[in-house]
Amino acid sequence: MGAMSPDPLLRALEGIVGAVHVLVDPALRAGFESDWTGRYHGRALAVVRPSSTAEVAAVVRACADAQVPVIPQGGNTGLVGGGVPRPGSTGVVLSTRRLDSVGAVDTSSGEVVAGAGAPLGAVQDAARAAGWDVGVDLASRDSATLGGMVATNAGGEHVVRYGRMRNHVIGVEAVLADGSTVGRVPALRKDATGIEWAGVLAGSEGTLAVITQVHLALVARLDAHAVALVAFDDFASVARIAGELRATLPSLLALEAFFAGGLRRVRDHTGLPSPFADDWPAYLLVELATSAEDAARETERLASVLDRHSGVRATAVAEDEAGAARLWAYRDRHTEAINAAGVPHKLDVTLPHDRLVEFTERVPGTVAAIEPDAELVLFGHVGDGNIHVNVLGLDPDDATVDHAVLQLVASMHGSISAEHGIGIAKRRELALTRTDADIAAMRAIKHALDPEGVLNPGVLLPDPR
Ligand code: FAD
Ligand code: LAC
Ligand code: ZN
Repeated sequence: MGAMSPDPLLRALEGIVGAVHVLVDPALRAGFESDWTGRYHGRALAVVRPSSTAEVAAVVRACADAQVPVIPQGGNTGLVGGGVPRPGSTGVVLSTRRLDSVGAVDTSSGEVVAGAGAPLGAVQDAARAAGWDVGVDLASRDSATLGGMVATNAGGEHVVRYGRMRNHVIGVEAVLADGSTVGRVPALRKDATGIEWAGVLAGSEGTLAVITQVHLALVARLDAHAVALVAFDDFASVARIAGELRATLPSLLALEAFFAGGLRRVRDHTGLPSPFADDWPAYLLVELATSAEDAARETERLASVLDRHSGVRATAVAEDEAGAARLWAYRDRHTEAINAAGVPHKLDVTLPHDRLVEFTERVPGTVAAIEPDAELVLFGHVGDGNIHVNVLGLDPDDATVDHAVLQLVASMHGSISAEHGIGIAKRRELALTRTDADIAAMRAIKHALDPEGVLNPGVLLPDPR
């Protein structure tokens, strides 16, 4: 869309949210214009911070009237460039961070309604204080928002137990590109009255609507947690034992893998001591969560699987909450440690479980064939077949390695994004793992809901051929 002169639009936006919430000063805009990795950045006409659904609707309507794109942004922890302005185009960043109310937890039904800009951590705190918990957890919990998590259908560290964000959404309220508000919040657990907005918007990455409220189903809070870090000779053993643990342990909450290179990066960045006396090639972090009565039986089961396994080289078991946090830090701090080493190329892929090991063996060759000096750091949610492929030492604007890795994934019947989404980073590769019919149908939905292309143009869908 061709933007008109910005001034009347800025005045209109100031009239809606107040001048103090229309950020035009470059220093104030800067944190909203660059993504978490530093790889994606652009310039916004303004950053607008509405505080209610009515204000979101009015902002979207004003931008649509002025033919200026709207870029929805929550916590700006996305890793595919979908929530920041793109180079060479103008748009208004609509920040949802002021939509951060967290309603009272309904303790009998285990539900909570929160603003789309509420950070996950705040919702977790509220849920836990009421005897419940959120079924999704991410290392970005202090900043990532519920709206962003629905828009990306976030995964995270508890998918192996509870599934992805979509599974936990009872209902959403959202503003469409014409400024109309759809959805119902609070919603009902069962409501078969046609298409569900939560389903339509999960994974839509800000291209179909701005989510304003989320009604979340909580899970029971489990007070008995056990965390173990296990070292192995190779990733094949990690993958094998991960499958066995899934089949054996009903209390399994997390199954996360990392490798020697990633651990070294984390230790260099954080100063943490080595978890074991020796270094090992591959690591598995296991967390169990259950009720106090079942805890002993479950930890015995874990111990007996580990004892039976010839590949186990060392095991560290957390003795208390602080010990658990120490073991988790080796895994959770991978993303920040990688960022600290340079601007990474981040790929986030899923493989069928039986191709996971083969992928980790082939991907180093794929990267080295293009850039022999690049550093490859793999880690991820092994219980979901999800590997995060991070490559350091590449030109941020050259996607040759990214493309080759995603082609390898496609050739192995995987997906080019497990949980981070497509954003602007992977839209040219979308056709590698979605069919022409899929993309045509997604394009038709986009056109029906946003015919003028107001919401997040350039994200998710490839340019028409
Ligand atoms: P943003 O980054 O602000 O936006 C992401 C996308 O959603 C953009 O396309 C944006 O336009 C859109 N969007 C945001 N809010 C709305 C809204 N209200 N309505 C419509 N569209 C909206 N992701 C995982 O899935 N699993 C992980 O384990 C995980 N771990 C992470 C760890 C770290 C340290 C970091 C930095 C990131 C991690 N992420 C992970 C990625 C990220 O946190 C998730 O994608 C999260 O869902 C993004 O939420 P956000 O509020 O920051 O969204
Ligand atoms: C994680 C992010 C990168 O799993 O998805 O830490
Ligand atoms: Zn992840």
